[in-house]
Amino acid sequence: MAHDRIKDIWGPTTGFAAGEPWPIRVDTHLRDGLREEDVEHWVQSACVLCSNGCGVDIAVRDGQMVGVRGREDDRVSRGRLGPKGLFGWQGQLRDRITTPLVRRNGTLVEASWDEAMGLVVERSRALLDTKGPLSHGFYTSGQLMLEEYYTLAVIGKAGIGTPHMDGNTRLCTATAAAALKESFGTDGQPGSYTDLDVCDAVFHYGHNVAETQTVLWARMLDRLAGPNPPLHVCVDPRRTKVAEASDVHLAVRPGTNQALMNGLLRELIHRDWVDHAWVEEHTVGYDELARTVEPYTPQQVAEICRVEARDVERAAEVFGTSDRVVSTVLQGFYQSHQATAASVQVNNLHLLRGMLGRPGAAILQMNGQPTAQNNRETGVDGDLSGFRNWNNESHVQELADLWDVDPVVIPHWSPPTHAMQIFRYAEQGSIGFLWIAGTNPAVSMPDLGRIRRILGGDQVFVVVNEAFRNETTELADVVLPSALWGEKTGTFTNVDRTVHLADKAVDPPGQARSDLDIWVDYARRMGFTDRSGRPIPRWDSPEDAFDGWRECSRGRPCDYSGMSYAKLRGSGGIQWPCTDDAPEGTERIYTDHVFNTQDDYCENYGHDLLTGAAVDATEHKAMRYDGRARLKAAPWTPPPEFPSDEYPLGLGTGRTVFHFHTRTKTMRAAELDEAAPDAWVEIAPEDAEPLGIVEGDLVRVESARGALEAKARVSDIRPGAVFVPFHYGDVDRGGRPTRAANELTITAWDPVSKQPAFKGGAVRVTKVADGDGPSPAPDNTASARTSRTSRKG
Ligand SMILES: Nc1nc2c(c(=O)[nH]1)N[C@H]1C(S)=C(S)[C@@H](COP(=O)(O)OP(=O)(O)OC[C@H]3O[C@@H](n4cnc5c(=O)[nH]c(N)nc54)[C@H](O)[C@@H]3O)O[C@H]1N2
Ligand SMILES: Nc1nc2c(c(=O)[nH]1)N[C@H]1C(S)=C(S)[C@@H](COP(=O)(O)OP(=O)(O)OC[C@H]3O[C@@H](n4cnc5c(=O)[nH]c(N)nc54)[C@H](O)[C@@H]3O)O[C@H]1N2
Ligand code: SF4
Ligand SMILES: [Mo]
Repeated sequence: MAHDRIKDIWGPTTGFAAGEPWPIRVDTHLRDGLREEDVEHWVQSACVLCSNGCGVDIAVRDGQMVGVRGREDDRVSRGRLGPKGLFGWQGQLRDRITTPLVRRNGTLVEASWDEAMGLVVERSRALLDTKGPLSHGFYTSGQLMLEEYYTLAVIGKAGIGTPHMDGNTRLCTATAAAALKESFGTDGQPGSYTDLDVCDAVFHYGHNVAETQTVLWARMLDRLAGPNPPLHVCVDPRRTKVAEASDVHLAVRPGTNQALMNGLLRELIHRDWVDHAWVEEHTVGYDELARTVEPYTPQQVAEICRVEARDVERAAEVFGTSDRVVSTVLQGFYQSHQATAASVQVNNLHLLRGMLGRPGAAILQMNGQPTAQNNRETGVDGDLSGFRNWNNESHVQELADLWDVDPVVIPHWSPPTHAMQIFRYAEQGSIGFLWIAGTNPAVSMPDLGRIRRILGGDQVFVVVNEAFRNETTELADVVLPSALWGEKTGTFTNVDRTVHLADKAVDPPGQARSDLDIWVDYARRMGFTDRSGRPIPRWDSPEDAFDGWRECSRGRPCDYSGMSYAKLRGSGGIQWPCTDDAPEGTERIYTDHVFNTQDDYCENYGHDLLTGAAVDATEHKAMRYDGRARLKAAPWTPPPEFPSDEYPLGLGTGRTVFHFHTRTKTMRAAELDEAAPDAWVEIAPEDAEPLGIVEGDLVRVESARGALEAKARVSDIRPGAVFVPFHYGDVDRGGRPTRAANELTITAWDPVSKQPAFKGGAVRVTKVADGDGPSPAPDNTASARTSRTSRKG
């Protein structure tokens, strides 16, 4: 079956009707030639190659990972796995870093743990003694375990006292958190995946779910294959598989989401598809919202977004006349200049119709990475642990009591420092010690020329926890070999609040250690202690860290107090909040339509969506939200960079189904690598033709920041837009940095979530050379060759 699932990405459909349970389908992949009876034991886990979090058992033989099998009782996947889940684990078995590396005379050389940690501690201690906590920055991930994040959060906040902590989650799901906080007072996903099993319509906002959560798309395909399927509406400049399956496809011009959203809201209001009594009782801000969206007539929206006015009306009608809608939002919205504003408008659509907190009516402000949710919950993104408000003294005091430290140690005098600002401080040298773990910024951050200069400069000492040599390790001062998934135990939480336990199946290679072990070792060597002289952190095992987290989360929205490793082992996933009162977890939150906006409970007081200016405690109190949702509005503004004569095309960057991010795992799994071996540039036939470009030609894409070269894929993307996958760096091609999408992208971010605008930006495309066959882009995804005009190649 191995190669079938590269062609047949989603596997056989198992149609079902609304309200029936989603059928089981167990997907398995074992190393060549092995049969299930050859497996010595199976170890419970969940997949870490996207935010879906499909339950999986890892097959072990002779102390080695030899395969995976979906867990049939898993509430997220019912046994299914996608191509990355089936094949991606194989990438972990090759080319691992097995000893610490330290930089001597410009090159990385092998060292012992004592030598490497000695260097780390020496530099850290010297900077803390001379410059204090603000000299330290931590830039982490959405791919570590909850226990690892919480441990680092406690070290950073209670041990060191630095506000400079963030994750690559800033590039990923910062907007999900921001949009939920703006509308509902705290982070926390209102809906549940089971809402897809009963809904009447699904809206996809900048979300290519078919390629980025393939098992979630399988669930949607199964509804489409059953009786009474829901309608689908897709907002994406590309003709993705989602767009193909949709009843309405709004191929908006990049950078115009907010105009479209205002138009949809206006239609709802003008056609009176509004539940006025519900809005009156459960929200604040209707009048201002109605005023703000008023200018966005369907004609006006059609002009700004370059879509058909009747499609805007039709989409609004689907929303306005359905009883149960599920909305999913992801990077086409999050990675843009009005990211939080546009994502909040999705919440507003649901609020106007009272459409949440009941079966089938759900908002999924999606996550991307498998453990991004835990980064946010534990506060290693700089927020205070447990969705606490840094601007609320009693929340800070709770943490001070829990950690037994003076509250002044816990950074709360200003908002946490976001990743883009951390890199700015590292550029200036005010951060002289930067610890990176579980992310490869030398490929994934915008404007790579600048990022390479920052990490490679002498002004900052860079420590990297990594499993593979990659573009970032090559710029580090110390590299610490890290254990990966399956080589350590921990928990993590998917998009719909489902917590899974991932048990250790095999030993890590060589001297590699878990991030948890590395940080506990660092803390012990630094001698961090609390007011009673006890070590910070008080634990050194994952299970004890989890128990520490249960206490920290108690009474907060993300309450894990009723969970334990014992309970998670053998379960099909448990959704938080899980408490003594709800011992089996909680499927849906806000079922009583009381939101987390009370002054003393909320995670922040909200922002002006246009400028990012923070609302203060007094202003918040004056609004008397008090459990009512905040309806927040903003006009559309043009993006910081729009196509011009010099750079006439709009740039989008993103993903293909076969690779995960910077490919450290997926390029080492043969099936996935062969399916998409090199970068490409998607361009519409209308734009390619006047440039003399046909399928497979080598083209150059240039922006004001940099350039890349790759083969052209003439695809069904909307005219005026180009798309480049961001997966391809340079470490596997001798350092030639000319195919990475982030050579082109701009250093700009959303004013509220501070998420960088990877979608958007202006480029020009020129032909470099004739091709010798089609580009390496897949043909069974959004990147397929165009059907609009038949072309050579
Ligand atoms: N195969 C695979 N799956 C993954 C990942 C992966 O690397 N590979 N990564 C995971 C992670 S961390 C994440 S964050 C998610 C991301 O998942 P998605 O957000 O689904 O993926 P992207 O390809 O980044 O972007 C989605 C779509 O946004 C569209 N888009 C571009 N510009 C605009 C715009 O201005 N407006 C609108 N409406 N749409 C626009 C693009 O055409 C693209 O199809 O995927 C997760 N799943
Ligand atoms: N142009 C453009 N840029 C983008 C995006 C885009 O759409 N367009 N998307 C953005 C988004 S949403 C994301 S999420 C980022 C992703 O960007 P990155 O986070 O930089 O990508 P990854 O390749 O997942 O990097 C994770 C690294 O951690 C290592 N790793 C994996 N597991 C572990 C572990 O347990 N411990 C340790 N220590 N290391 C581990 C892997 O080997 C890998 O090198 O890219 C962002 N950048
Ligand atoms: S959908 Fe995501 S979590 Fe599930 S198997 Fe695929 S990559 Fe893994
Ligand atoms: Mo992401």
